[in-house]
Amino acid sequence: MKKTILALRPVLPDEMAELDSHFNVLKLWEEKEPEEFIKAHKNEIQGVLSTYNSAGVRAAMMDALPNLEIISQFGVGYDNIDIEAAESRKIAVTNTPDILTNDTADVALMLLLNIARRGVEGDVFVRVGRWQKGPLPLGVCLADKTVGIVGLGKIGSAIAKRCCAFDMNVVYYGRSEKNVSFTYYNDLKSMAHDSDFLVLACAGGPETENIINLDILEALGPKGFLINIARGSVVHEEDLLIALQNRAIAGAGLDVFANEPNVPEEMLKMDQVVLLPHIGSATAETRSKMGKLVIDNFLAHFEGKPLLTPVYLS
Ligand code: 8YV
Repeated sequence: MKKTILALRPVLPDEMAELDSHFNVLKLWEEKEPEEFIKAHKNEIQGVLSTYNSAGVRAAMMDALPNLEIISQFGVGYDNIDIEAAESRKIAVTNTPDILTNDTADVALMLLLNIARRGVEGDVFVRVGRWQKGPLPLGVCLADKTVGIVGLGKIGSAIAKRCCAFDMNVVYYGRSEKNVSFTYYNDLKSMAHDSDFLVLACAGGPETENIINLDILEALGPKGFLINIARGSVVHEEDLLIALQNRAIAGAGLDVFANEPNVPEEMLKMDQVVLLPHIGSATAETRSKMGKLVIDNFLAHFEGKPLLTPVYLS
């Protein structure tokens, strides 16, 4: 008999069809009364397919699903899943690392280039006919500038590699020093002070919540730019607004926000920001690979094989 999976959000159509072929899939986003629906099916559900843009899986949901065995997250970040609660209930958790590293690093560089060289602004400038009235204000050169990366994990390292190709000087801050040639800072404020671009590539969750506050942004300074492809929770969004309004920093390139898909109203009116709708992993190829890995983790689990990409408490 097919196992029952509760999918909180859909994956791409091909992977959705594959998932349907292996499992009895309950599609929560199609339900008008999701809580009632979960209650009605609580005993059947053995797996949950979770995504970052869903409510995630907290202890209360785990308790509501007495036969839940595995949560397979469509994404590398899993700050919307209570890992401790899952471990204590012996519920397995998996994610989709590695396959989205390059795409996410590309988005960081897209933001960096656009904010420094006024790419998005230049496009609008041409379209609305302002070119005929004079040139676009000058941008900022990337070569020889210092980029401070917060979190030199896989995505942070892929960003560093790309920044090196642009002849930038790479430094980093994180929990521990790594065996790399880039300069390590164990103090975030000092690194922000020495950086022209502060790029956030760390994991979300309580450990990094609001680590970018007004103090750090003021250290980055009026010529500095903030780039965030990590999680909105890493930045104190009110402080960022103040820093942008007061020109305490030069600008920001943001792919993630505190309350997605909502972006602070004031930011929408600013021309010193580039705003993207959380597209780090959003390519057809990568989203398809992510969907396949989600399915393969479910299959491995239910066939009693080792999980491909398990997540454990660090
Ligand atoms: C989302 C992400 O998973 O991988 C992550 O951690 O934030 C993204 O790739 C994606 O937007 C689907 O929810």
